[in-house]
Amino acid sequence: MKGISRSKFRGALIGSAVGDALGAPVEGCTMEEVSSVYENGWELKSGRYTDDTEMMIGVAESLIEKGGFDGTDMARKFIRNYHAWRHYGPGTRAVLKRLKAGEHWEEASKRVFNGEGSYGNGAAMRIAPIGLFYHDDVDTLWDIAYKASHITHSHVLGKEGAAIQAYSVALALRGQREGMLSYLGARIKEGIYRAKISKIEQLLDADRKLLIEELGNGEAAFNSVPTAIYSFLRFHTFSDSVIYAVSLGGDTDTIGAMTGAISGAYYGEEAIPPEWLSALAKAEDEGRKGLRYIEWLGDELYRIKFKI
Ligand code: AR6
Ligand code: MG
Repeated sequence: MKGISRSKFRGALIGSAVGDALGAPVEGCTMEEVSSVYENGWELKSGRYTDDTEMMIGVAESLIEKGGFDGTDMARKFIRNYHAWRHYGPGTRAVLKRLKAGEHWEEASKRVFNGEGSYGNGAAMRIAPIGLFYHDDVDTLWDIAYKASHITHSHVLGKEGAAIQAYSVALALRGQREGMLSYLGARIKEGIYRAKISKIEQLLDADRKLLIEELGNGEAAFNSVPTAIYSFLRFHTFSDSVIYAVSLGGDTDTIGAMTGAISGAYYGEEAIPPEWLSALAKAEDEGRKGLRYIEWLGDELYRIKFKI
């Protein structure tokens, strides 16, 4: 566990929550609209997180309680934590309803989008705890990311996106920023991801418009996971990466959350601006699962992983 600290575990989870909260007020906006909303500075306007963080909390709770992946339990956590006002995607909403009605977690997600299953980014946005927990075993990480995705996202492109995001968190946790793209390239099977990940290097100086055209900023996993990895790799601080991710517009809360998870795993909790932490604490700690609770989840994952 050389170099892998509790702060990095916390950083991935809190980083995801603050990226989500920074992006939430501008979800669906254009680049221009985002810059006008944030013209007076990048503060967390409400400090509230959305479905991204609510589901990420469920993933962490289930791994902690069961000491590893348990699909039935993880589905139960998603249902228990669900609040409609956190703005879930329509596919996920429909699957959670089926799960709540008693359908098995291996079946419910196959019923949406005419039996195709969802390729939305809803599995990738919550996957950080799996990247942390299985960071030292990429075969298991990939397999568990697919299974954890399947609870709501059964389309292979939804699952592959989640596995790529989980592996990016693991590589960041391990300090493997250099080489991240080649490690990813060696694992990725789906063509659309291979094509986008292989373009990242040559796009590092691109302007925002070109970047959006090439990698995307939408709700499909393949239009947002590569963008989050790009946002991490282009900059050298936590806040520069997350601000950039949100500045692109589109699915800002989720691209912000995924960039925040990778960046937080790399830089650790100390690198997250303290005013973002206090805004999150202020908005969410009154009886809800807020900053302190998410830090605790990071600590527990660390404790269980390293048996300390
Ligand atoms: N065919 C056509 N469109 C699809 C398909 C498909 N097989 N799969 C997904 N989409 P969803 P999520 C499109 O609903 O992934 C929240 O705000 C379709 O337009 O499964 O959990 C989160 O914060 C669908 O509505 O939700 C995220 O920002 C969309 O992808 C976002 O929504 C999202 O898939 C995604 O959440
Ligand atoms: Mg959201």
